[in-house]
Amino acid sequence: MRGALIVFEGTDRSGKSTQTRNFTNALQAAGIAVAEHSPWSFPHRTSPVGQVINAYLTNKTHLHERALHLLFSANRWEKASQIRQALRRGETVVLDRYAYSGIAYSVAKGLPLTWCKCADEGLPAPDVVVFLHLSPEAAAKRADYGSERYENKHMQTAVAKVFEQLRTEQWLVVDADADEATVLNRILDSAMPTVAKARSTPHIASLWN
Ligand code: 2DT
Ligand code: MG
Repeated sequence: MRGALIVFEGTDRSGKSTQTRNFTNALQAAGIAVAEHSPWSFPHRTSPVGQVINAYLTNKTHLHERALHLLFSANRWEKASQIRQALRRGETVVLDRYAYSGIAYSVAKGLPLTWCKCADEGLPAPDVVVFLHLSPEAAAKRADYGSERYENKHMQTAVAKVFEQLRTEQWLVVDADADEATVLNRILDSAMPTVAKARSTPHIASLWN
């Protein structure tokens, strides 16, 4: 019986870090096996590739846009077998960002969508994408953006537009402006059946099917 792969996506300040943490704790409290050190975040900044990405995001280096896109993807490929192994052991894996962020940010910067998708083809596919939706008005009320690249209104608006394009009926779209407990309960309502369903579906699908 395999675990479920649950991906959280959304723009900056939509609450992904908080909710992936709360959600992981809630799964554990319900007796569901969760991969060690969950939630796993992308970019995973401590691997060799992740360190290059981190230097870019913190303005310490410059990279060609396409090279950067491939590095973000490589950073996921580095973890792909660990994700599959955990799922096969029956552990649920919770991810804070994944290939959808990879596409959204690169396309927002002008790269072609089909080219962007190629790099992630074959990665383990999520059982559900939880999209934390935050309107620009609600985002403006939250704390100021930080000083990393992309943490500005112009980029966030462009990214939100691409997420809209990527979204399918399979995504669980949650109003991230609601209070923390309400958001968590909404996610749990839908994610618990997903975990149960994964148990009875041995096959782990791959992107982009
Ligand atoms: P965090 O703020 O979540 O640490 O992300 N990004 C992320 C990309 O441009 N491509 C990707 O593939 C991923 C996973 C989103 C740091 C920034 O990196 C962006 C914000
Ligand atoms: Mg950030």
